[in-house]
Amino acid sequence: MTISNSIFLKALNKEKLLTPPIWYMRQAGRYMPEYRAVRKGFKNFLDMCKDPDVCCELALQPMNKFELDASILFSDILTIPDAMDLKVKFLEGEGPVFDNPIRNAQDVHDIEPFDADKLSYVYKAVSNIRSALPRDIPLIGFCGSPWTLAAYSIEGRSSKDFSITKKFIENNNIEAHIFLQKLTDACFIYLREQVKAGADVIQIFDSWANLLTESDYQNYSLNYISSLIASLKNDPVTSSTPIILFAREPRCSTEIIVNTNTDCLSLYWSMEPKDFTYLSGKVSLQGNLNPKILLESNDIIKRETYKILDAFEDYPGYIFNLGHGITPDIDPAKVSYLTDIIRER
Ligand code: 1CP
Repeated sequence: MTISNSIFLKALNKEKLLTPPIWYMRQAGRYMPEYRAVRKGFKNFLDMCKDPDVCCELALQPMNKFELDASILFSDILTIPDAMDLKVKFLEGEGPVFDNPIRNAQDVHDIEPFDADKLSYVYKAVSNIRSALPRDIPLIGFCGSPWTLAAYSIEGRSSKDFSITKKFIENNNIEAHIFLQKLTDACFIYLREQVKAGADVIQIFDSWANLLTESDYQNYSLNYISSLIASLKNDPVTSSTPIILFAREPRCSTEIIVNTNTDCLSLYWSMEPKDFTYLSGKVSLQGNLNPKILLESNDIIKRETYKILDAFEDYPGYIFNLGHGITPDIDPAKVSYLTDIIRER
């Protein structure tokens, strides 16, 4: 079997398939006892990400357990701000915290030029995972969108409304754009290195797309994603690597997202499948079961999953996924059940 047999790559090539390929956002993580056993050995989550052998083991855990059609690099989107010396740490129960966030215009000018070599531990993880996977299973490399990375870097932590970030971009507009451009350049080099190391597909996570109005979303996020995608499509190393864009509940028309030239759109769980089937032939679609449905009974899981499969039945290039990441409260047995009912339909 070679990679050309992959149903995931076929779907990304907009082919119509009888059974959709399956993978799950955040398929490796705290909901798995195997993950928690490894995690216990590290105080700081980022230290674990800096060990390529451990990353390989963690990426393979869901592959071995559920036999999924694609594997995703085990890492985090915040490796780039960490490499920019913003000093990212993950506190128990709090998520990421930056010791050195971007707080004023001068901080943006003071950022050291991005040194891609600082993230060589990520490229090593990619090559380890690629070597360990069966040849016909693609490996997804990833990065956060420039906007999402900027939001964490300015806020200094996660937040509901990212009010510090919103004030910063209003009061320091020029520096906001300089920072977004620096992040865009870093994402391009970072993804190119991941592809060189063996990533077959790229996913861009715009997890904080929902914070911005339509015109601000175009201005602060989509313009930079479009420029990142254009750089990838124009580079001989990455030009044939399919790109998936996940945008969480964007407050804009679908057209302006598709205009980024992404190959595949990953739908958030609140988005209605039927509203997207008109994109047939233009982009592949991925999604979008609400991960919280996995806390319900098997009957409800089946009903909700089949509703989505029905909506995308004739869609050329459909990939089954969740509409956001699996949360730690989900029972892995429900993930097995979900995978089985999609394949046996
Ligand atoms: O303590 C722990 O064990 C850490 C939990 C954890 C894990 C398992 C974090 C902290 N990150 C990850 C791995 C991770 N993150 C992966 C690889 C695992 C896989 O997918 O199989 C990926 C692709 C990510 C991507 C990521 N990190 C995103 C984008 C996807 C999304 O969920 O929207 C985001 C926003 C992050 C930031 C982040 N990292 C970790 C946490 C708790 C968060 C979210 C913080 C917040 O709520 O704002």
